[in-house]
Amino acid sequence: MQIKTYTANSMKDILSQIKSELGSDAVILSKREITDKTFGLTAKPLIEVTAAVDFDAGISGYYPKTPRVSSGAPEPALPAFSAPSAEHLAEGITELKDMIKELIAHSGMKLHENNPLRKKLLSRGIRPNIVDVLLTKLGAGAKESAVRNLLCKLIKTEEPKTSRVWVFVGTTGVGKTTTIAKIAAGGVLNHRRKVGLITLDTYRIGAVDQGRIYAKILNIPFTSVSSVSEFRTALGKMGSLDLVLVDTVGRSALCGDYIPHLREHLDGIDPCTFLLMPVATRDSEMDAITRTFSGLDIHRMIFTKADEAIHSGSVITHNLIHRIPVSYITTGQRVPEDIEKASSSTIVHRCLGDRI
Ligand SMILES: Nc1nc2c(ncn2[C@@H]2O[C@H](COP(=O)(O)OP(=O)(O)OP(=O)(O)O)[C@@H](O)[C@H]2O)c(=O)[nH]1
Ligand SMILES: [Mg+2]
Repeated sequence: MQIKTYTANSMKDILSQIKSELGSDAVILSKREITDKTFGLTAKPLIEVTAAVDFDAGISGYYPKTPRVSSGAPEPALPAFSAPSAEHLAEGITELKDMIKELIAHSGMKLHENNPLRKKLLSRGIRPNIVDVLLTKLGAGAKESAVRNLLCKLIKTEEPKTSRVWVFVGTTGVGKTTTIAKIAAGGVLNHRRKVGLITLDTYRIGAVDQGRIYAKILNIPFTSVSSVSEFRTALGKMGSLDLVLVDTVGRSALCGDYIPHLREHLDGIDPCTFLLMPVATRDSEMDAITRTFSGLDIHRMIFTKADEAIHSGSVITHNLIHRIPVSYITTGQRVPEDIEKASSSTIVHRCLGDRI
């Protein structure tokens, strides 16, 4: 008899390991779910299965899979094969059905499909597998207050990284220039900081004028640059300022040379780089955009246009999957009012409202 214990995320994986290592004669002795004590939110709960195979006696009249080493002596006669009885077959079918049920049960959705909290969380735009992991962590009887508390603990928000140069990147029209104006105004008006503005956006018609007008209103230095060396020179000239905000060209992240081109500008500067993303962006788009921009070091997220989003669960999903801390959320077109510092409780509140 050989007994072995297997651990994996899915019953399917375990069954295939058992089959390849112990053969198809193996029987399952026990199965249990192991609580994931790590912080891995995206990890499925682990399943532990103990299986055994009886090499000596065979099981249910079957023969061992392992070939016997020939000793030269004549092989003993094999027992005659007898067809399994109807009762035996019925038992086998029931066993198979149970295994299939278990496989389905481990797909999270089935585990929680009757939980009303699941429907409510999904209706707020949180991705189904995230909802299922949250509910699995909290247990079947979880109250909505427990979900809020857990989310407040999990969502990562942080002040911008300490750096004199803040760079704002994102796809076209996400609110980079407007957000820069809001932050610049906040720095100048509320904190009396010396702020400067550089734009790398000489591509879009009107982009330079847009930056220049904001700079003029705030009475701060402004320059537009169109090469890496001009950028370095401009940074040097603004060396005495507390904060230099860098606007970047609004182009599709899918443009082949876009990210390498930006990276060239940022090499050796050690800026705080913000990725801006409208809250209403589709989940899968958020993932793709984030992956594309990860070619730069993204230090913080700014979620924009929260006022235009019907559901904001995407912010929670993005945060729990990508783990990039959120620094700001923008909430409208008004400069400088429509921006708030992010905190996990405001994100949860914004996504879930007063009551789920
Ligand atoms: N509703 C809403 N609109 C916003 C917000 N932030 C910016 N906008 C609007 O979005 C539009 C685009 O904003 P920009 O700041 O020009 O966006 P951008 O990313 O600099 O655009 P490009 O430079 O062309 O890539 C403007 O009409 C802004 O007024 C916001 O928080 N809420
Ligand atoms: Mg712009």
